[in-house]
Amino acid sequence: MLLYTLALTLILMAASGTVCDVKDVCIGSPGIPGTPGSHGLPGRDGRDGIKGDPGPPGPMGPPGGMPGLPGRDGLTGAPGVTGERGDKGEPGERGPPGFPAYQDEELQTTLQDLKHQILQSMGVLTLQGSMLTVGEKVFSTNGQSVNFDAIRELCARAGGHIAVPRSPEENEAIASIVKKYNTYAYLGLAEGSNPGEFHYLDGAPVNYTKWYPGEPKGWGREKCVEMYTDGQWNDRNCLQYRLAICEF
Ligand code: MMA
Ligand code: CA
Repeated sequence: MLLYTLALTLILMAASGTVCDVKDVCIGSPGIPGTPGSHGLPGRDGRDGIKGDPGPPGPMGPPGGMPGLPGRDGLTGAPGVTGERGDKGEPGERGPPGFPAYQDEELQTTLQDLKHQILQSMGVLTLQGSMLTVGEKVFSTNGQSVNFDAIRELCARAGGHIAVPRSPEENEAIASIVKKYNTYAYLGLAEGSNPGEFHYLDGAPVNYTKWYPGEPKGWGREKCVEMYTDGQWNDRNCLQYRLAICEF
C-alpha cells in the first residue's frame, strides 16, 4: 500500500512537470506537444454596426412609368383689352390740410385766370346790348361815350379791340351802330409821324378808308379818326367823348 501511494505520487508529480526529487526514481524528458485541436463551433452573431453612407443614385428605370407631377406655371401672357369703365366709387377720406390759400401758387394762378375770364365775360355781356356779326367779326357797344384811350382800355378789358372797318360791309355795320346811338364813334386808327398817313393800332398801314370829302386835313394836329352818322370818316383830336364800339 505504501508503495502504491508512492508510485501514484510520482505519477502525479511527473504529470505536473515537477522535477524529480526522489533519487532513486528517474524521470524522462517531456514529450513533444500534441497536434492542435480542431476549430471550435462558430460563435454567436455580434451586435449591429453603425449605419453606412447612402449609396449612389440607381440607373434610370425602364420607360412606361406613371405620368410625372404637373410642371411649374408658364410666363405671364400679353395684357387683355381694356375693360368697361366701372361705377363711380365712394368719396375717399378727407386729405391732410393744404397750404393756406395765399401761399398756394397754383390756386392763386387759377383764381387769377377765373377772375380774368369773369371780367372778360362781363365785358362781353355788358356790350351785348348791341351786337353785330359781320363775317368773322363781332361789333358791340355798351352805349357809353368816352375818350379814345378809355375806349381802347374798355375794349381790351372785354377781350377785344376798338372797332375799325376794313371793308365796306364792316364800315356799314359800325355806321348802323353810330346811327342807332346818334353818336360819333372813334375808330381803331391813328395818325403816324407823317401827317395825313394813318395806320391800324398794330402799326400796319390802313388799306380801306371812307374819308369825308376834304378829310383828313388835321395834318398832325388830329391824330384820331371819328365816324360820322353817315359812316364817313374825319380825323379829329383824341379827347372828344365818342361812342365806344369794340370788335371781337
Ligand atoms: C372841325 C373838326 C375837324 C374837321 C373840320 C371840318 C373845325 O374843325 O371836326 O376835324 O376837319 O371841322 O370842317
Ligand atoms: Ca379833320
